Amino acid sequence: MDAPKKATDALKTWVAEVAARTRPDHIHWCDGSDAENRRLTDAMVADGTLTRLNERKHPGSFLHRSDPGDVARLEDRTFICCEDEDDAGPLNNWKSPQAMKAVLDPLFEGCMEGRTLYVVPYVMGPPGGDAAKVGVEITDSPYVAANMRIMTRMGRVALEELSRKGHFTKGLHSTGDLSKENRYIAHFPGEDLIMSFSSNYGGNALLGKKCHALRLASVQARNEGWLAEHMLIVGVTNPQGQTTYIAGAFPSACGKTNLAMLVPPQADRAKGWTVETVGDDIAWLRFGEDGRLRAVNPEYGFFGVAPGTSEDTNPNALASCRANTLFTNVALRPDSTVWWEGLSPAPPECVDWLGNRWTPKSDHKAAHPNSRFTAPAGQCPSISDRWQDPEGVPIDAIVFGGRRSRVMPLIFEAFDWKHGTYLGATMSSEKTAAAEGAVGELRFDPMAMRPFCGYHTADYWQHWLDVGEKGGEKMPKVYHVNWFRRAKDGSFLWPGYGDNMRVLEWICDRVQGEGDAIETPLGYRPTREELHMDDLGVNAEDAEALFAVNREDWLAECNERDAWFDLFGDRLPAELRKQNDALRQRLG
Ligand code: GTP
Ligand code: SPV
Ligand code: MN
Repeated sequence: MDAPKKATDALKTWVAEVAARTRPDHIHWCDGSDAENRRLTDAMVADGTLTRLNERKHPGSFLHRSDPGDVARLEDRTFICCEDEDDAGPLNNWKSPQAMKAVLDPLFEGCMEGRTLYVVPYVMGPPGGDAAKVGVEITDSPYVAANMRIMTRMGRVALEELSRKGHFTKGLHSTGDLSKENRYIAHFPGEDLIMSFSSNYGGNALLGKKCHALRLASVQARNEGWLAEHMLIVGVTNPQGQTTYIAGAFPSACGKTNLAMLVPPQADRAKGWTVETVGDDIAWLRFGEDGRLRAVNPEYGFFGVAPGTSEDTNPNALASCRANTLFTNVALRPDSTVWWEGLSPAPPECVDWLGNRWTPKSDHKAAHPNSRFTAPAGQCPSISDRWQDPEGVPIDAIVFGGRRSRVMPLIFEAFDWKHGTYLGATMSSEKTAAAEGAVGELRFDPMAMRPFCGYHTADYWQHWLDVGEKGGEKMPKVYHVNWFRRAKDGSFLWPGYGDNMRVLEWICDRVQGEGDAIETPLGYRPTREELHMDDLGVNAEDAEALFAVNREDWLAECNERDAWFDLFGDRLPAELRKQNDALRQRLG
């Protein structure tokens, strides 16, 4: 039998098996067409799942209010189900494939009775390219199907890609009863399978995104010599016309979308600097024929954080989600437009994310802190001409960053790739509303992949070191940034957003072999002049505070990092411990 027929038959067989178990009333194969999308969204408006927004101001757009207990990723209920517990590592929850299925199979039994089963074929990555991967999500949620249509290349295009590739990742999802007791997001790397039950929230339910493109893909990437990373991809062009492509790993809700869509301040634009968006959340990096690391964005849309997005902070995101967008858990204004904290300085009277009347005097936020927009990437005004290039864009710099109120300076450059890997491995960040749990608590989040790496973190670090060996001189430079350091009064020391351009410009200059730097124990940092601090209105005292390296704090940080490394036992690459000792030495 030829490969395309074999793949299609395998898909049909799997759908039939799932249908026999879950017993839906209907089966619908999604083709990804506009007509199909209209039928789906009309039906969801009719049954109250969606509210149609103002057709003039937000054409083709809808609001969805989720179950109030289903608003973020649930890391406690996310499992890696490989055969050997040791391979999942200390940062993942583990269950054996057999044990996990013993829990899930009864839950899926008959779970689609009275519902429609949607077959959602999708491609991650530009179709036709080597990087592209096919997945098929089976779901009983039309809301999930409609989101997948925006986030991935969905429908007919995926079946065509399947006949070329001959293999697909299986994702089985059911709304279940939306209770937390029954919520599981389970990954089976050995079978290239995902099973997700009882959540319709983004990362738990849109299985192409974190489950496929990161957790399962990271395992494949390790086996095949590439990297699947939680990174934005941005192109920065200098006045001489040289474009530097930068990939940035920041934890959830720590600024990837914003940096990817940055609008340079007027003065920088006047000098000729421009910024283009390639991706805002996930990067697949592999070596090109020229031996350089190249990145593709596997996604087709943005699942962006709404609060804090405004005409001042991120006009490109606002333009991206004007039309053809699904909003989840934002507030609704009387004219059927949307609102969230930070969109405008004066909060309007509106209906909050729970569906209740809300006034500026209310004691809670109008939009959920993790409310989101799902918008087509092609609608972003700053989208790069090369965002769908199957070859990807060559990466010149990798930037790590976290949310650190204290200790961590604004920007520094790693001495080399090994030191850069150490910076990624020791990243930490204050927790955000993107995952359930206490917001603000500081935790290690290596390479911003703590919730997304599908195997043992120490092996992942070794893989980073190995990739660096392979790439040699052609590897990107590595940086660490922190936009979130605070003054004593609690305010941010750094203006952030568009003004992050100053930091990107310095990185570009360094990559192009220019840009002054001062050596510090942490790495190389720019001079104040390099960042044009004075034009920014950052006073001398704040500028000092942004770069301050307090020896006591940093020695304590080194000790915490040693304890962190202890978690990984003898699988820890010796190089990382060596890097920590070297930092301690440099601190004196
Ligand atoms: P995920 O989609 O969860 O992976 O998040 P993300 O990393 O793309 O974060 P995003 O860009 O959506 O930003 C999250 C929050 O941080 C938003 O409320 C932003 O307004 C805020 N933010 C982003 N960049 C900056 C910055 O430079 N300074 C400050 N103070 N806040 C920022
Ligand atoms: C994140 O939490 O990092 C997100 C949103 O990008 S989610 O798709 O839910 O993972
Ligand atoms: Mn993310």
